[in-house]
Amino acid sequence: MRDPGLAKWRRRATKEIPVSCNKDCGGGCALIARVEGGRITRVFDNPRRPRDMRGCVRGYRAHEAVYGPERITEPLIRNGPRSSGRFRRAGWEEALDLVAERIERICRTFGSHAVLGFAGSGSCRGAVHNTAILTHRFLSCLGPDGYTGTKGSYSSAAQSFVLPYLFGRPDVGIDPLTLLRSRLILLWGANIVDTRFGADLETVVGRARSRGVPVIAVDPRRSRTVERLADEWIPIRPGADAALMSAMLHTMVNEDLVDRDYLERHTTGFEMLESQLLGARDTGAATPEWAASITGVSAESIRSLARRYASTKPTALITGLSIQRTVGGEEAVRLAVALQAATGNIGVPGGSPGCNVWGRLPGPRFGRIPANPVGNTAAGRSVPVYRWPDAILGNESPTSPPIRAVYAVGANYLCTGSDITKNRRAFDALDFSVCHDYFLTPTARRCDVVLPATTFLERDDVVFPAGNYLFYSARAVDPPGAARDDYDIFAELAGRLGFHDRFTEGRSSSDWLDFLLKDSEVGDIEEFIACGVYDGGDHERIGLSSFFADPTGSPLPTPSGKIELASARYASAGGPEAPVYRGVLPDRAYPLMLVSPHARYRINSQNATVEWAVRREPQRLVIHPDDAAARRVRHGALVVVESEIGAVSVEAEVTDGIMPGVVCLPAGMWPAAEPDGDDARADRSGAPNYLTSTEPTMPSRGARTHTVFVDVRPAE
Ligand SMILES: Nc1nc2c(c(=O)[nH]1)N[C@H]1C(S)=C(S)[C@@H](COP(=O)(O)OP(=O)(O)OC[C@H]3O[C@@H](n4cnc5c(=O)[nH]c(N)nc54)[C@H](O)[C@@H]3O)O[C@H]1N2
Ligand SMILES: Nc1nc2c(c(=O)[nH]1)N[C@H]1C(S)=C(S)[C@@H](COP(=O)(O)OP(=O)(O)OC[C@H]3O[C@@H](n4cnc5c(=O)[nH]c(N)nc54)[C@H](O)[C@@H]3O)O[C@H]1N2
Ligand SMILES: [Mo]
Repeated sequence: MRDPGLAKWRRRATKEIPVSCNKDCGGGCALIARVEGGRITRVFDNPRRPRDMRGCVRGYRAHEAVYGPERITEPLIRNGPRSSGRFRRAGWEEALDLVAERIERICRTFGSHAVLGFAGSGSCRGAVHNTAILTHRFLSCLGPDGYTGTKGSYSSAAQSFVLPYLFGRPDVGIDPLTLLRSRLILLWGANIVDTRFGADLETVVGRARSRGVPVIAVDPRRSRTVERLADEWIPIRPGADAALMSAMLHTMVNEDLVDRDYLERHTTGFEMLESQLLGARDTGAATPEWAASITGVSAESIRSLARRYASTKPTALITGLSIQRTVGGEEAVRLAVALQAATGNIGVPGGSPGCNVWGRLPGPRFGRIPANPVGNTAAGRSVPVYRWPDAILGNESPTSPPIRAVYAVGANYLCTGSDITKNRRAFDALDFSVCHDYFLTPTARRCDVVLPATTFLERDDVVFPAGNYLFYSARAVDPPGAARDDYDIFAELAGRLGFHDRFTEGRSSSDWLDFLLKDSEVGDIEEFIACGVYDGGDHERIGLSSFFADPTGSPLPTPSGKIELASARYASAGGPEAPVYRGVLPDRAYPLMLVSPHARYRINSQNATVEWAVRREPQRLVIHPDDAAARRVRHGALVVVESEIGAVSVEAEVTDGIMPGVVCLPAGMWPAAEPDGDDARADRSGAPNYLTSTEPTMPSRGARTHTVFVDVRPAE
């Protein structure tokens, strides 16, 4: 793979270093950091990246956050009440001694299950500097019983719960390039222009569209995806997707548009679903008229969509994760798969499995630092992540041992977790809390000790993007002040707690990276490190290919060996045997539905205070002119948004870019911090999680941040 341009580029590149964002923002991009005088002056696309992959402004501006004036560069120890945000600077020795002493005492008194670990999505694409893996690795050494971890993710708990029942296997994705064979693309609750789901998906869908492939977007908002990629926008009420999908299937059954041969060969359970759709079971018939009243999409539009969808092949139905962060979101995932199965679109080039495909195909063979150290058999416990404050407050499972401490790395759950007021109460009930972060986030602010961590630009790693590539991300600059790698912080603490050798297995973080590189399929390691890109070869892969090549010879690991559109096992786990709409509609007290989608310029809660991002995306309540007029809400005026859980004040943006009956506050906004106390009434941040509840969708116990009922009024 050597080319004559490379040597020249490398010479010029003495200060141009391959890096890759190790963030949870849907990309995983091949970038270059230009370093001048020991500082990064620019971040731009790696010229060796795959043709369709593009970085985004969040990566191109990553160094600005790194050099932000508010970056924490020394350990901090709290010296005021929990809510005060008052800290003093400390040296590493003092801070680490304090953390070790407090953790040790809590484990001795209450058992190591009393420590709850938050390993959020801070850095989640790295082989070594992976906040979730490192935190688990460290905390699982705390005692023979391990610690209390979290299970399910904020992102995709409902989908992750149902996929094993449907497919039995995780590798159900598709490579975006296969979409060039599609004849119709449906982006369903998938705002891929902002949330990406891989650095090339937007580009490839754009290419397909420029070749004349129609793109339809189903979303309550006229998102950037609707504006930039779609030929048609179908506005839908949040959480109503399962109703629209059911009615499309109802139309397809009635009009004989279902691919019976395909269903017979590859699936089970369609008959049960069909009889349910037709009203033979106790749920009533899923007619377009029924669905119209739930979804806000007219019966005629539903019929027309169903006909177009079923008569165009191949069709890619690409769902976002939004549709499953709703009450009954599990069923939306199952019905999206049922739609693609009923049209014979799973397993064919240009089709898709229906569920969200982000990262659902394996990348090149490359290991990660093991989450469990050799010989570690700690059992550990876990609580559903969506319910962590309830677990601390003793409401999740009354028989669980008490939680007395939180250890948070790469997690800002006092902002990103639902029900901020409850979260604060939970934190205040703890004996001890510690985090590693870059900024004094709402979570850090309430911790007893805050330890300054390094960013991806300050450490070496291999980053896994969504496709069949690996990216090398080199240390471009030295960490500022006393900031340290999470790995080194844990290793130091492990030393104080008596398990240094178990945690490190005798390796530094760079030893681990060397070890993983040598053990991988990457042949020319030097070349990989120099250019930053390793190409795994095949970029037109379709998941479950062995099954589709030979459904009987290579069955799926489900009880029937096929895709199970209805599942008795899922029923025994507490869900309906065949998928059915079980969303909820607003009542008179809170007649509007709130969505809190992911912001374009933030990565979850990251960048929320970084100036360039704030300027581009000020937090506002997006509301339709009809809803605004009915409430005397004026564009630009301050409003109060209220739910059963809480209230928040924020400026209104009146626009027809959202459907009537739905309002929007983008996710990730930090709640404001009041000196010496958090008064939610005085909070004008517009942080949506003041309004969301920790009551999960069942049976997955996943997030339901897109099923929230509110009302809006002008602020007094
Ligand atoms: N820029 C950016 N990209 C990101 C992230 C980020 O914070 N910023 N976060 C990353 C992470 S961690 C994740 S999990 C993913 C999240 O990916 P998603 O969960 O798919 O993202 P959302 O922004 O919540 O929703 C996507 C779109 O669905 C719409 N929507 C909301 N509710 C519904 C509904 O009930 N039905 C339908 N049909 N549409 C609905 C929203 O208006 C939005 O336009 O994104 C990743 N990418
Ligand atoms: N209302 C509402 N709430 C939501 C969502 C929604 O759609 N609506 N989406 C949910 C989803 S899908 C997700 S994934 C969660 C995400 O929530 P979180 O897991 O909290 O994710 P982030 O905000 O990306 O990162 C958390 C912190 O990690 C820090 N960090 C980043 N990299 C590193 C590192 O390498 N080391 C250390 N020590 N720290 C690091 C960042 O500075 C940041 O403060 O939010 C959820 N919350
Ligand atoms: Mo997520």
